[in-house]
Amino acid sequence: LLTILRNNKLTGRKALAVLLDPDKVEQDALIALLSRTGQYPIDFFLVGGSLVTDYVHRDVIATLRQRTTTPVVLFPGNPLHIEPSADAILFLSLISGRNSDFLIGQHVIAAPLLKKSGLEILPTGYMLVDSGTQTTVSYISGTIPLPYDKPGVAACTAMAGEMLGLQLMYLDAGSGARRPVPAEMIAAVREVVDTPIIVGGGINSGEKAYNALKAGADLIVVGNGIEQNPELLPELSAVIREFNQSIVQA
Ligand code: 1GP
Repeated sequence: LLTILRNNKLTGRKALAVLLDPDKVEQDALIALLSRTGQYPIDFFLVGGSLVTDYVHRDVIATLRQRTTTPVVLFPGNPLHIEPSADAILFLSLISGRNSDFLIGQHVIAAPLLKKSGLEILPTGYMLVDSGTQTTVSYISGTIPLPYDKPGVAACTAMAGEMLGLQLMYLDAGSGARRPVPAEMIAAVREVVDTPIIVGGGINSGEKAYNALKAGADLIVVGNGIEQNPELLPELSAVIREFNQSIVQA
């Protein structure tokens, strides 16, 4: 998957990931969503969240496996969320924070299990961005997000992450964020790193998706937006198509 993401970045191809929060997934809604992916393609499914209260990862992934060939990527909050039936895992180092547990501690616990899991490991610099309210992930990780209006700080953080060898950068305003990651910040990060950039949190309209992609995101992640309004999928699909058509024509 890393190769796909890198190629997309090189060619300018934009992609959509839908985040499924295992706690909130409703089987009927998921099946309805999957029935539309032929018409409105989804490039990746992310499965996870910072707090998961039941043993549901495997069931959600099983449903995906039955009905789609779209790659499934774990988006874990901690090593309890490792599920080998997925394809890959975002191995997140929370580089916007200063909590060593989320920079390296949890990774040490996870490493031997991941080694055996067969999952593709996607080393990711994870940057939380202040969205105006405290998000679950900020609370659980005990970290302060990057200031909303300091694109330069985000750029330096991403640069350092890339120098440390991280292969992807994920700018996240947090689940259900009131305001998404600002375009200026995405553009500032885009300017200084060569890694693919993932952007998520609070993308609940075609316009917000467009702004993130235009600013330099390679992959956008949408969770709550589609959950609350399934009609957002066709809208997002049209935005992505618009970007990708212009590449083909170029
Ligand atoms: C959160 O980036 C994801 O970690 C997606 O957020 O649910 O707000 O789309 P939303």
